[in-house]
Amino acid sequence: MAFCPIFCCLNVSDRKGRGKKQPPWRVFSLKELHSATNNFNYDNKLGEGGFGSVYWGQLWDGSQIAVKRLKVWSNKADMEFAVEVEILARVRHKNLLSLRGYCAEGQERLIVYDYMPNLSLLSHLHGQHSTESLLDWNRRMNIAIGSAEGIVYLHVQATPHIIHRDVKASNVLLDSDFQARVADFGFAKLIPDGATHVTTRVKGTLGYLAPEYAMLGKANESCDVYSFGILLLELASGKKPLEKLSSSVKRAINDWALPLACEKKFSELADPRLNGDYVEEELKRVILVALICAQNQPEKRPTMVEVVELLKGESKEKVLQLENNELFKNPLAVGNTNDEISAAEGSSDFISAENESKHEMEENAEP
Ligand SMILES: Nc1ncnc2c1ncn2[C@@H]1O[C@H](COP(=O)(O)OP(=O)(O)OP(=O)(O)O)[C@@H](O)[C@H]1O
Ligand SMILES: *[C@@H]1O[C@H](CO)[C@@H](O)[C@H](O)[C@H]1NC(C)=O
Ligand SMILES: *[C@@H]1O[C@H](CO)[C@@H](O)[C@H](O)[C@H]1NC(C)=O
Ligand SMILES: CC(=O)N[C@H]1CO[C@H](CO)[C@@H](O)[C@@H]1O
Ligand SMILES: [Mg+2]
Repeated sequence: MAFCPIFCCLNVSDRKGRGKKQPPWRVFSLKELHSATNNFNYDNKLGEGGFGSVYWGQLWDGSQIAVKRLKVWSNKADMEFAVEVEILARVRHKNLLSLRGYCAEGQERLIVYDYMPNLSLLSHLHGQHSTESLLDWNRRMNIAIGSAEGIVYLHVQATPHIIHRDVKASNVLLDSDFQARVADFGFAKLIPDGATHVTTRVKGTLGYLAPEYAMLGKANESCDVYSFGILLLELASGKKPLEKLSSSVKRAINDWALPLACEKKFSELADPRLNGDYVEEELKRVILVALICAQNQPEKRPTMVEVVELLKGESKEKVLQLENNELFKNPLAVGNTNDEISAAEGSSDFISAENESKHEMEENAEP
């Protein structure tokens, strides 16, 4: 089989895997995945993202899986797929949704995960579970810290280091205990350059994109920090990253939250579904951390290690420094910029990424 040599090298260097009887991941046959998902039956479909459809399935041993079936593939990238997926599959952390394996047969490329019974953060904040209000403040705090720890692992502990590139509410899945599992890390890299895909992705995740990433398409750790800041604001407020104010005007969540935070109106930022039931100090901390993450200048954002420390609030001194950050000092400067993005010319649902980028560039250029 074509992937054999890669396997062998990786297994030799995988020291953690040594001594264990069962490898943490394996290669699946297409046949097995067909039977697990009832031939990729429409009824098994969990959803669809930028890379293809995701199906629920059950293996012969009864375990539940989610299978992502990639829709675009180029022959050229064949080997890269296997190498990349094998690297990602070796990543293990309590807050990461690891790969269980993959399948690469003919033109088919599939990735197999554990099924997460409580679905995504997105489904609880804005989707099918949103009316059930299952996310009390304690759960939200755990999800915030847990997902941050998952990203820290990717940024500093994984070898090689991994930049997620697509941190957002649909990529934070929840296990049976509502613990956060960050999914789809490092995945954007797998898609060949120039695929129509890239456009879809940029549009689809617009509200989370760091301005420098939207403009140049180059991601580093600071881009994940920005996206994580947006995610935190979403988690605390229950609002979407981009809120439609009218048919032509959309407002970014950080532009809405910053002036309120400067005026210390934290209770106005809390998700109404919490019914005032939250720890004030924690809410304030989450909002402040979120906003220093989701600021335009990448070099001013904290690292994810600092984010975890701040969210946990263990160092009173650092929390105080956070409160005194220059970002929260000058509400006037904030109000000056156009905090409402106009999409007036087009009637399309999304602001074009290029136009958005230009807009943000202008904002940056202002003193
Ligand atoms: N292991 C899983 N268990 C349960 N639901 C899952 C699992 N993996 C994905 N999903 C859900 O399936 C849907 C489609 O996921 P997919 O990752 O393809 O798209 P996405 O997260 O919306 O966007 P992106 O392609 O950028 O990741 C999402 O709602 C996601 O939360
Ligand atoms: C990421 O790149 C930006 C420039 O686009 C830079 O300012 C920032 O410091 C970089 N972040 C890290 C963690 O290297
Ligand atoms: C940017 O917006 C203008 C209108 O302001 C529109 O005509 C143009 O097509 C947009 N560009 C893209 C790439 O969508
Ligand atoms: C809302 C929801 O789907 N809750 C589920 C979370 O996961 C546990 C364990 O599978 C289920 O029992 C809950 O119903
Ligand atoms: Mg996803």
